[in-house]
Amino acid sequence: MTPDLFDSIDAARPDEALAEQLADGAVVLRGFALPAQAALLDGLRQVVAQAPLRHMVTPGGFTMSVAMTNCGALGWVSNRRGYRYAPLDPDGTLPWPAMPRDFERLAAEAASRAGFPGFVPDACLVNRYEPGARLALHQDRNERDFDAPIVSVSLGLPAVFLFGGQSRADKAMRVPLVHGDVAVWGGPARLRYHGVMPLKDGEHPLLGRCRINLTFRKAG
Ligand code: MD6
Ligand code: FE
Repeated sequence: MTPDLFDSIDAARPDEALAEQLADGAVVLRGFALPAQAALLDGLRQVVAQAPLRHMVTPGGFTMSVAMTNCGALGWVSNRRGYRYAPLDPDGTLPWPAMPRDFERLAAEAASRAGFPGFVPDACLVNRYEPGARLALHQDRNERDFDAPIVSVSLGLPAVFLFGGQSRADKAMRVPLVHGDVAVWGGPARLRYHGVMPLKDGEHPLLGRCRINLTFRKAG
């Protein structure tokens, strides 16, 4: 067997085994971000140095347990007046940090692998969960059009992702997500309710006592 042939078999098989279908339009690519982890952590450090993680307030007046920041042309923000995408960081009034090339590349590759070629994100929301932090069931519907998928990268401590239906009352599946997993959803799954269960305590060798989630969207 030639080394070339061996390589292509070796690379193709795990790739296929790793795609896990949650629903029509929603897939988890197990370990997809692992080859890029060093670049992602590097980019993350640069982003949070320019736009620190902060706990935003919901329109209902609650402070979120998840700390957030953004990179890219648009950033997701919440305050008493509502949720929206904004080009400036309201904490500093500077533009959000640029989206690192490696972030954009990984998001496009994952989308393509999941059946959504040509994904060009303009927003990356960074979520940091410390033990006990959670995200209530919600829909992602502040983006301008729902044709583009959302690509969600999990780093650090494992979490249980809740994946529900088209209505809030629909029973949610529990999907464990670990360091390096990438979830992609779009098409018929784009508006499904979802959330994250309270983070269990633990220590991740690279990230310590936290989980970081990067969600990439085409928001504008
Ligand atoms: C999280 N993710 O995993 C939160 N939204 O920390 C989301 O809210 C999300 O993972 C839309 C699509 C994928 C996601
Ligand atoms: Fe969401």
